[in-house]
Amino acid sequence: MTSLLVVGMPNSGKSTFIAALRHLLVADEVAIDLCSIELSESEGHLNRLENRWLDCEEMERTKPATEGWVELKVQDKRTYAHLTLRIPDLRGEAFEQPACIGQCDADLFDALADADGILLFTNADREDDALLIDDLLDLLGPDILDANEPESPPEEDSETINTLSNGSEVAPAGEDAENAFKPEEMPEEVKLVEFLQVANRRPLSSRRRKIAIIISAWDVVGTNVKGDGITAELWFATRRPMLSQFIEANSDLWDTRVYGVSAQGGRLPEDKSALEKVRVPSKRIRIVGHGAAEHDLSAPLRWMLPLAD
Ligand SMILES: Nc1nc2c(ncn2[C@@H]2O[C@H](COP(=O)(O)OP(=O)(O)O)[C@@H](O)[C@H]2O)c(=O)[nH]1
Ligand SMILES: [Mg+2]
Repeated sequence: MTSLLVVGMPNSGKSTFIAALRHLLVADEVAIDLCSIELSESEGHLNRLENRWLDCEEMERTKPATEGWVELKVQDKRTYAHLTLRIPDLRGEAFEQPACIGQCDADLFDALADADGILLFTNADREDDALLIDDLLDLLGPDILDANEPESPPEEDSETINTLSNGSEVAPAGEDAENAFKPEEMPEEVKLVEFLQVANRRPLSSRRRKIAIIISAWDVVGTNVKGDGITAELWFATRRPMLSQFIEANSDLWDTRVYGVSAQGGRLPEDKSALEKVRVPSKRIRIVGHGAAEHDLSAPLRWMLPLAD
């Protein structure tokens, strides 16, 4: 039995993916190589997700009262291998905790320790929450690269300004509490990297795992008229550079694939009427990467099964 864990900050597209995958598994509208094998305890929750997805409605945000774990049990039709997909439908705090307070929810920690593979979500339809060096270059102009003059040391004026070692200014302590560092406002990538580090840090012993990076809302990433466009790998390397470099630098621990996924098929509510016109709902779904069939969201899951091609 292979155990997979779904990971991602709030709004990274987890619930929509699960709703669409659930529909693919039960509706049998397009051929996929996985099938459901048994009902799960969270059947009612999965039904509600699927119904919202069928109605082209956005998924509800997780509230404290509805927090919980969703489980999908499936089987590979060709190899008969069993797979449990564990989806913590928790609010964002659970994934942020390792980076923000140095602790991890006990159930989440156990699931991370047990997981043979991870599906990690990040949403392409989201403003970057961190400025990239490239963006700074756009703001400052290319002249900044030609600056040959040696930097003059910052003038010391300890009465008015505290200066960090990198030269940036900080407000004097207590004067501007609003500008104080708030761990929960750290960028998504920082939180995800710290979360992944927990999997290979004591008290756990490190081991190599498969990780499928799912770039959700892939429909918003531009393609040209021929349908060619940026690959999911390139998008990941340029738009999530810290996470991408962390995984690459630790390739002894992470066996990685990147997929672009449109589980909803478009933006809601803008594209609702167009999506409703798609006669076979499963055909709203698109996935790209590693030879996945057009609508087959199960491709990254099958890759994580033993003996997968
Ligand atoms: N354009 C587009 N937006 C999507 C897609 N899937 C999810 N979204 C949007 O991404 C946001 C977060 O989705 P959700 O599944 O609720 O994320 P969760 O908080 O990680 O469970 C919502 O605003 C969705 O409408 C998609 O395939 N295309
Ligand atoms: Mg959700």
